[in-house]
Amino acid sequence: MIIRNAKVIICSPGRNFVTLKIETDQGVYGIGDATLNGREKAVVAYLEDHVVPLLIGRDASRIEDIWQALYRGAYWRRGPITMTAIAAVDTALWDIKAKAAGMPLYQLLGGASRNGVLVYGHANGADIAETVDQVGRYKDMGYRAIRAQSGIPGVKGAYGVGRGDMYYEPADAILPTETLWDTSSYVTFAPKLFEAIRNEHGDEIELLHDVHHRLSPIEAGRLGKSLEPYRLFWMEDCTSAENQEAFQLVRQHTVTPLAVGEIFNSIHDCRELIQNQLIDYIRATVVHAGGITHMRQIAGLAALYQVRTGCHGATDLSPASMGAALHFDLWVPNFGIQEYMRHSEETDAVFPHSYNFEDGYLHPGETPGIGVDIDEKLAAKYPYQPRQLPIARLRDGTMWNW
Ligand code: EZ4
Ligand code: CO
Repeated sequence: MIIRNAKVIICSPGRNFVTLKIETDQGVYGIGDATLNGREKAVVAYLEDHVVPLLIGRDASRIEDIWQALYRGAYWRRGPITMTAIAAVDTALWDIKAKAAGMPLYQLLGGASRNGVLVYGHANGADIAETVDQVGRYKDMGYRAIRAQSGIPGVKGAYGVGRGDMYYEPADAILPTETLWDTSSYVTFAPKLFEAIRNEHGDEIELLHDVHHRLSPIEAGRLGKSLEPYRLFWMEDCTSAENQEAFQLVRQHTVTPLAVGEIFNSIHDCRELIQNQLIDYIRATVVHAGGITHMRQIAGLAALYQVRTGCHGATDLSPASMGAALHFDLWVPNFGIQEYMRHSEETDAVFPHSYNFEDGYLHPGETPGIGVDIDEKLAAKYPYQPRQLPIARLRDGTMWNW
């Protein structure tokens, strides 16, 4: 099966998505997500200028060899742009292989390890009362695990609080929106939020929270400790993970489980945290960490240390990402949970898919391949819109981690 054509499709049905479509001489094609929020065009150029010319004429069935050719062959290894581009190729090739085999992708990976994929949704509100209500709304929709984020009194634009009803999207302007960050207000507020949620919704529901890289290690240790009474499923990105030794300090102070890795793109980004058992969930994901091929290696390493997967699944990861992730999740032995931020109706219409939500679980469906397609005619109606992620500053104007 020879690759005849590969094209990059950019569309913006509510938000920007970059999709790679690989076509073969036998009429089978595959798609892969290549979206890197706020930096989409860099991946488009990488694919169009440096990757597509290498693909034409290759045997589409040689997924591993093509992965190695793109990784080793570039000489310049790793990095979000490179690894997102490789992921798009890898996902599209797995889609092709599974379609050619007439199987849903999870069957090729080794079959289902579970009946469904536990997902968590995002409840957020302007204040504690609204967030408590939103958690109830997600419970009513059938979710068993819910991430809660709330506006903080006196802090403009706290992370994770949407303006719309359901579809929170942070990349909202051509130039970055400025938000405020105030650690003292936040660390006293967050335990009150979770106390209110547990009081209203009981002990059974799984609760998650994203700190979005904003605390120092000792502040993160303190927050984790103060959240212990509310039994979080995880506290995410509690401090930035560049200096990974820092997590030892967090671990010394709290038994709140830790999740890190949505911005990781390589097994080497994950290695120190996993091997030193400094985290409980690894959040690397198919689209930003080199595709199915590389995610299998990351999960294998994690399994040695009882670290489970918790793949990133925000709306900036297209339905093609979600489909691929769900096949991976249904198979992977050390699965933990999958993030699931619902896409808008426009996005869902551009990417027809077979995955479905029932009773708190997603299932990838039985369609051969990743079970997600792209309607190119409809996609063409939504041209690219330049958008960047916000930034955060402290009260005195110091640039901070968004
Ligand atoms: O802010 O994907 O856990 N989810 C997140 C996301 C990220 C966005 C950035 O593009 O932290 O919502
Ligand atoms: Co996050």
